[in-house]
Amino acid sequence: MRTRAGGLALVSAVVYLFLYAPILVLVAFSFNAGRLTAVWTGFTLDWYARAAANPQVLGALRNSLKVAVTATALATAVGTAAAVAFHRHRFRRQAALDSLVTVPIVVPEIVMASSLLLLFAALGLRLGLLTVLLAHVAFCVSYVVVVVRARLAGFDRRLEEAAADLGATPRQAFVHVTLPLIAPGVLAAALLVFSLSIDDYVVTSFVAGVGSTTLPIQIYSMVKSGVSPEINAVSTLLLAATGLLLWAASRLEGGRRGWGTAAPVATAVALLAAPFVLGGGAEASGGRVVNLYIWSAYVAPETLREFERRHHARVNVDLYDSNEALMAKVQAGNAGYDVICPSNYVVQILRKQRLLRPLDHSALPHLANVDPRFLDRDFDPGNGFSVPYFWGTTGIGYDRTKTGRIDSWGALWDPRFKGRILMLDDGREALGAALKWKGLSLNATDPALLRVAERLLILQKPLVRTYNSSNFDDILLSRDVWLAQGWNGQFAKVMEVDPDIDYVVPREGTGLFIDSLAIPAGAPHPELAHAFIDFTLEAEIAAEICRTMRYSTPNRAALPLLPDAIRRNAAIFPPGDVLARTETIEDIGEATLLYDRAWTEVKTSR
Ligand code: N2P
Repeated sequence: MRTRAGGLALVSAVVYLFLYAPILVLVAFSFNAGRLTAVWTGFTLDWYARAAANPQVLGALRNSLKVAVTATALATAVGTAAAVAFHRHRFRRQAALDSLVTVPIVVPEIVMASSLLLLFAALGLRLGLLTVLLAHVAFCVSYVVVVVRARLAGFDRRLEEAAADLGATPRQAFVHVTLPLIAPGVLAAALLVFSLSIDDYVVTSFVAGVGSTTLPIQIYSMVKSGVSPEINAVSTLLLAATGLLLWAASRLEGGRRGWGTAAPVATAVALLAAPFVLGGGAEASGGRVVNLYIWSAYVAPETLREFERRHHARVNVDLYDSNEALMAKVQAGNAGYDVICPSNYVVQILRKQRLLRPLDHSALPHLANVDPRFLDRDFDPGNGFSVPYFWGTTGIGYDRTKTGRIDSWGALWDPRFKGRILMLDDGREALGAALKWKGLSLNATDPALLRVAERLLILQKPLVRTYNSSNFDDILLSRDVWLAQGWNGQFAKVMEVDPDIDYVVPREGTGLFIDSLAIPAGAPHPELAHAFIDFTLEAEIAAEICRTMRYSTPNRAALPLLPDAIRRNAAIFPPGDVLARTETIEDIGEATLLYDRAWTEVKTSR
């Protein structure tokens, strides 16, 4: 008997360890003095202090609390009313109604997310805090109905009848008899819904627009630029808050006895949240705002602060790592962005779809600073819709000491480097590398050629450590990989801190990109958007942007202001013979589908 109990205890211990070990590691490392995850170097509260001083984290926290508090109030009211209605009346087809109300709980989140996005687009609603709120209410109501109905199941209807006999109206009976009795259930539902709302990622990422970044989205975007202990700290706090609320919810569901402890917790959380929810938002910008949607690693916060100072405005920034992500947001409409940064061929696509606003050149006096080689290109004749911001090449960054000198795309297929290779998480770029390796154009549209490229990438997959388009430079620097396909600017940056790292444009040739600033057709602040674009064209500012980001500036007037080390850096400004073997990625029309299909095959193959 004793041994059986011991065995059971052991099994449970293992199960609990399995469930909670990741969380414990996260919590422990949020107190780790060192920057490296997984090496303990001492105790600190620094990461908490940093998170608390990070305006982006605070803004996201505020948005999360605003949405969660409001969504909780609305969903609880609507859900409780529905539960009471279901309890009081037997509707026709009650069974069907019962299952319908639980559908949002079982429907895959991603389906819920995309259908909400479609609905909002059809209604012409601008994506922002309001759409996030509506979406949260939509997926929370069902939970309230289920929890409150469970409470009502044990409710004695005769109490209401007795109240009615004593002369109470139905409303009075509800307020004075029913509600107090089901209150613990209602509160438990509210707490549950609050915790669902505060850590939702999938649905929110679909329906959020500019300025509505919530905490989970902020955490994910921080992860994209490298996991830092600051994220562990923020996640631990989020965990603590939700854990506390769920505990309070379970106490309340347990009945009246739970009130004594749970109610103060709920009140404390509400009081702590209040200043955040009510405060904020009203900065000294007087409503002057530019919503910028730009590639990651393309602009430094200090540059944006300078624009804010000069124009008494606020710049909201959201980042992306692929042209596809940008197109998805712009094509869904209503995202609220004022300035975007599409690559050459994407300017062409968006222009054709009438999704860009014509530029007013009289508001862009500094356009004259741009090198004429980058103006009036095929993708936007006369620069009617776009102004070049950065250009650059795709190539391979690598650790010379580990791989020896590299000069061919073939190195990315070399079995000696198994598990040490990184590829861009970008269909056009990855397929482009395979095509180039075989001496083909990266704009090939022949289905047979694309199948070849697809096969090559599938063959390569076992060698690839990871697909990444955001912090491939950091991953190379940390030596998680020895060679990485990527864009020049970020490699130029890490080459400066690590002399073993090199960047090469393979001899078979590569893609050249020109990324431009443009204004979406429905931009809410077109005037300030023009001011922002012109600001980036000033020689001083263009030089600063190039200095901080290391991508290649098309701004001729900025060149003399750059230090020699940058101007002479061949990774940033490639010599003529390298440029001669580049090709721009083009809009290939219908054939885009072939690329999408091939890339999906690659990503889903095992
Ligand atoms: C910056 C990405 C460079 C953009 N993170 C390539 N078009």
